[in-house]
Amino acid sequence: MNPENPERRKLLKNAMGTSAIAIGASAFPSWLMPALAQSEVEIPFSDVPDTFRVLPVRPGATHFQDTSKIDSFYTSNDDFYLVQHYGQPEVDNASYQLRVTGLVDRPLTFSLDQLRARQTIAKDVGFECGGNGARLFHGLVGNASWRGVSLRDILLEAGIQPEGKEIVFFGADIGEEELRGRTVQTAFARSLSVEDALSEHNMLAFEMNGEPLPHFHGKPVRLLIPGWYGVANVKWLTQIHVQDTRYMGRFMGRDYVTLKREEVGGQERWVENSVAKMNLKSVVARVTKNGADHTVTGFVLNDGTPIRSVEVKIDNGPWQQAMIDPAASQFTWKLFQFDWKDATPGEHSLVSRVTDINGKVQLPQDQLPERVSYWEEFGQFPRTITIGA
Ligand SMILES: Nc1nc2c(c(=O)[nH]1)N[C@H]1C(S)=C(S)[C@@H](COP(=O)(O)O)O[C@H]1N2
Ligand SMILES: [Mo]
Repeated sequence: MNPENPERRKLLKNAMGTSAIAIGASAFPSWLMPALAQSEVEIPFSDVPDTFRVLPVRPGATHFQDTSKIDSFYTSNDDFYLVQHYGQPEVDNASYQLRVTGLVDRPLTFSLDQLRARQTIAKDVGFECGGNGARLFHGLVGNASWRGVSLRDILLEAGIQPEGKEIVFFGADIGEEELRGRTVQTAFARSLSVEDALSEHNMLAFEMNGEPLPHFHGKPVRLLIPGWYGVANVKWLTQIHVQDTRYMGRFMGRDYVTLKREEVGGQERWVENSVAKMNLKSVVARVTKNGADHTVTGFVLNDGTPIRSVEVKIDNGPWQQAMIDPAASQFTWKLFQFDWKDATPGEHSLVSRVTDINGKVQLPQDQLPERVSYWEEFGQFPRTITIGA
């Protein structure tokens, strides 16, 4: 583990088993390390089909985590979800090269050792796949500590020429695509505007949770764009290319494109947008019971805008405040917990909603614009559970 703030984490860890610990002026309860207490048991949701299985990682396969088992702020490298569209290429560390090409004053090439010799930056960042959703109980998600070098520094060193408008990031993975009746070989790639690419938060990451970036997560170097959906975080990164036109590959222009009905300057239209920054979202992930007490745990994701509140509603009751894990920082997921008082035996519905400091509220699914594609599922996510007598 290589957390952003090891001292604070240690402090919280030491607090396990005690009911509260003072950090600064406020006191936090022990749920901040959400591992189950000794007498605490998980209550299964009744909305999970018997056929639902969470499998361990298999080479080449998509992996999602069992969100009802989330028990720490950092997702382990083995449990962090996996999505890849053109397989998982093995890139050799010794011969690895990252090239910066196109409309730059100084084209650059870096070996892995040269990247590692640079000044590093570290950041805790969580993200989800743009295709995450209810069918996987939002398991295409993870939160980790990352270390690498600043993308901005490298772009400034190369010197983006004034005509440069768009920056394309290519992976080493190549897939065959049927395009206009022809089979062509294309690399996985995503692009950013120059302005988005120059954000100080962006990283070329070569460490994940204190370990060298694992093969399936993009060894040896991946892009990390905090606040964006996972698709922006190009794995097995080998080339950064500056150009004066928009990049129109499959993962910008055809896949990871949301189609929804929206008002455009007073006119209702079907709008297509490339999946980009994460939407404001919260998910109820598990319910536990400890004696007569019930606890609801979940997580929040968004683009890094500060959060004002997370609330939980039981059945047709009022919205009630949940507590947010203070280990959260700007671009991490935010774990939350709610003490469910007086849970009565029988079936209940549970739902959460998050509000950011601009007053933006996570809406129920049916109050969001009509959406045809399954990308960007961020409406409220009601769950059902049966409390025993
Ligand atoms: N080179 C490459 N990078 C990629 C992908 C890919 O297929 N190839 N998939 C993207 C998508 S869609 C997601 S959601 C994230 C997943 O990152 P992870 O597998 O490390 O969780 O990687 C992104 N980066
Ligand atoms: Mo994705």
